This record gives sequence, structure tokens and C-alpha cells, in this order.
Amino acid sequence: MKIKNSLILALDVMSESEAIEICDSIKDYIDTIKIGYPLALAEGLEIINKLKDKFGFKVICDFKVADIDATNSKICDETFKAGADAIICHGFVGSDSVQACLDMANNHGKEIFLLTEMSHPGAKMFLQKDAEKIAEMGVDMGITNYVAPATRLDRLSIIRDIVGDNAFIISPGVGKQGGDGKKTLEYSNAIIVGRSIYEADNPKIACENLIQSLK
Ligand code: OMP
Repeated sequence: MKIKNSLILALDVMSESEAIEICDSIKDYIDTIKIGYPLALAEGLEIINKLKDKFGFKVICDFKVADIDATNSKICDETFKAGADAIICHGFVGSDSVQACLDMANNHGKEIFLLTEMSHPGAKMFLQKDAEKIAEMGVDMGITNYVAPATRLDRLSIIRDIVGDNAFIISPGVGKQGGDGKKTLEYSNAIIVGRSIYEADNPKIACENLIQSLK
């Protein structure tokens, strides 16, 4: 996945009007947005194509898919039918569940991102101890896109070593969660940023400043 400015906007706002306002102000700097449960539950899956049609963005749907294989297939099918270019799937559920997501992505000619370790403090409780095995599973399955944390660069670096230089890693946790964008990009292909942009008084300037700080 090719991404302008190595920056993906996490558009976790709660209404279409807010989403459009933010997108309008940052559209010159960003070409890929991430839509998760907050906006999709508030406005329905139609929001995906509305924003794609209006702004020409690529959309990654962050539904952290984590169910049995049959259910994962249905979730991915609906998400791709609604226009998503990629979907984020959890790895801890195991290879059968992840394979179902991968198969559905391939059916639609779309992509999945495998979530290895999460960025928040609670990830240390359970997920962290298996994150390397999740990344190894992804490599064995031929997965090339990963999500790994900007908040723990030592962990991000380990995950990069496992998935290899040709894999595409996107990293949340820059800004509000404490991660540093420039340092993160030593290991990641792109950062995911939400609140530091959409909660800013001027999202356009926040976006410009952020991009400047990555250089
Ligand atoms: P901000 O913390 O507001 O910049 O947003 C981060 C975005 O990344 C949110 O949409 C989170 O749901 C998402 N995210 C994480 O923060 N941590 C993770 O480990 C994984 C994700 C994600 O899958 O995108």
C-alpha cells in the first residue's frame, strides 16, 4: 500500500459532518484514512464510500476482526463490499481465523493488516507475550501488511525484524499516546494519527506541523 507523507488519519469522529470537515481541511496532505467502529457505528458503512467519492481517499477499516473463521469471512465480505481497501484483523485468534480474512481479501482483490502488538498500556498484560509469534504466523501465511506500536520502539523494532524489510508496517500511538513520529518511521512505513489532528483547533496546521516534524 502506497501512502502519501507516511501519515494515515485515524478518523474516530462521531458524525459525517465532522468527518467531512476534517477531511476537507487535511485532504492536501493525506491520501489514506482509517475508519473504525466509532464512525462506522455512528454513520453506517456507507460513510466509507461517501468519503472515498468526495475526497478520493484510500480507506483502511479498523474493525480489529477477531472471531471464528466463518464469522470473520462475513465481517470482511461486508466491509470490502462497502468499499474498504483494507481491513485490520487481530492475530491472537489464530491462523484459521486470520486465513478467513485473507481469503476474503483475496476474493475482493483487497488487503488485510495483521495486528501484532497493540499500542496501549494494557497490551502488556496479555497480547505482548505472543506478539512475536503472531508476527511469525503472519510471515508464514504470506501476509505483508502489519500494525505494530509507535509507543514501544523496542517492540516495534523486534516486529520489523521478524516481518522483514519488505513488509509494510503502520503504527498507531504517535501524539496523544506518547509516541514520536520521526523515530517510529525508522521502523515503520507509516504512522496512524487521530486525536492530535482531529481534536486540534486547526487540523490543517496540526497536519502540516506533524508532517514537518517527520522530516
Ligand atoms: P490516536 O491515539 O487518537 O492518535 O488514535 C490512534 C488510532 O489507532 C485509534 O483509531 C486506535 O483505535 C488505533 N489503534 C491504536 O491506537 N492502537 C493499536 O494498537 C491499534 C490501533 C489500530 O488498529 O489502528
